[in-house]
Amino acid sequence: MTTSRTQILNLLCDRDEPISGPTLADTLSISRAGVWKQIEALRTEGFDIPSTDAGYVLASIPETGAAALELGLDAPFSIEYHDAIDSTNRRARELAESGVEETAVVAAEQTAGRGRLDREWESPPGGIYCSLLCRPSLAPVEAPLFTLAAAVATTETLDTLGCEGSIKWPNDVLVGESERKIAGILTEMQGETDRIDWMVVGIGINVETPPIDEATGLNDEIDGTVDRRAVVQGFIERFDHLRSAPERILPAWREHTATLGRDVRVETPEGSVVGTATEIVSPGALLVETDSGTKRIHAGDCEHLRPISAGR
Ligand code: BT5
Repeated sequence: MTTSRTQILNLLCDRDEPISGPTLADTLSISRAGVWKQIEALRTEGFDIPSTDAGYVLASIPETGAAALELGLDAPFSIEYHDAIDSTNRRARELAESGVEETAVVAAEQTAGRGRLDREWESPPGGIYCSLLCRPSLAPVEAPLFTLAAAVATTETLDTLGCEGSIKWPNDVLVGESERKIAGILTEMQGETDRIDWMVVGIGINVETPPIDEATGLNDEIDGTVDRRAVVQGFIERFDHLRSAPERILPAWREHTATLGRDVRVETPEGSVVGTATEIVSPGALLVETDSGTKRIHAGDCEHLRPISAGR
C-alpha cells in the first residue's frame, strides 16, 4: 500500500465530516488526480467511499484486505493478505528467510493448511488464517511461551464475540461442554542454541464448521455475523501485548485453560503419559501427576479424559 493511500484512509477514518478532494490534495501535497486514483484503488479494495457534494466519506471498511487490516491496527505488524494461499505459515517462513520483519500473513482460505507434525488443517474459504512472523529476543527454549500467548490471545478475542473458549494444552482452543475445537496454533522457528532467528506463530480459527469430528466454527457458536477484521486485529493486538509483557502469559493461560486439574492422556515422543495435569511451568511444560510420580512434559498431544466435571 502506498503512503498517500494510507494517509487518505487515515484522514477519512479520523474525520466524521466529508473531506473534499482539493483538501486531501493540499494536505498530502499531491495532485487532485492523484487523490482520485488512490480513492479508486481503495474502492477496488472494497472500501465504500461515496463522493458527496462536500467531499469524500468513509462509509464502510471491508473485512479483508491488507489496507483494511492495517487500518487502526494497534500493533507493529505489516499485513500481507491473500484471498487464497497454500499455507500462511509456509508464506511467513518464506518471508522470514528473505529477511522480512514483523509481518502478519493473513488469508481467507488455505489450500494446504498444516497442523503439527505435518497434519492437515482444514481451511475452507471465509475462515481466519493468520501467521505472525516475529524475531523475538528469546532463546529457542523459551519459544513455547509464544504458542501459549497465541492461545490466550485467541481465546480472549473469541470471548469478546460471546464465544467462550478454553485452552487445551498446548495449542487448541475449545468451545462448550463438548469441547469442540475451534482454533489451532502452529509455531515454527529457526535459530541457534541461544538465539531465535525468526518465529512464525500461525493460528487457524474456524468460521464455518469444517467436516471434522469434534470441530466447531464461529458461525455455529455466535449470533450474528463474524467480523473477520475485528477478529484478526483483536488477535494480533492481544498477542503483541502479551509478548511485550511475557510475565503475564502463564497466569493468563492458567485462567483460560481447561487442562489443569483434569485427568489427561498425553502422547509424547517418549510414549503415553496418563495422570492428572496439575500445573504449567515456564516455558510451557505441563506437569502431570502419575502413579509413578510427576512427569514434566514439553511436547505432545493431550487428550482430556472424562468426566469433565472431575477436574473443574
Ligand atoms: C493444530 O495442529 O491445531 C495447528 C493448526 C494450525 C493452523 C494454522 S492456519 C494458519 C497457519 N497456516 C498453516 O498452514 N497452519 C497454521 P494439530 O494440533 O496437529 O491438529 C491437527 C488436527 O486437528 C488434524 O489432524 C485434525 O484431526 C484436526 N483438524 C484439522 N483441521 C481442523 C479444523 N479446521 N478445525 C478443527 N480441527 C481440525
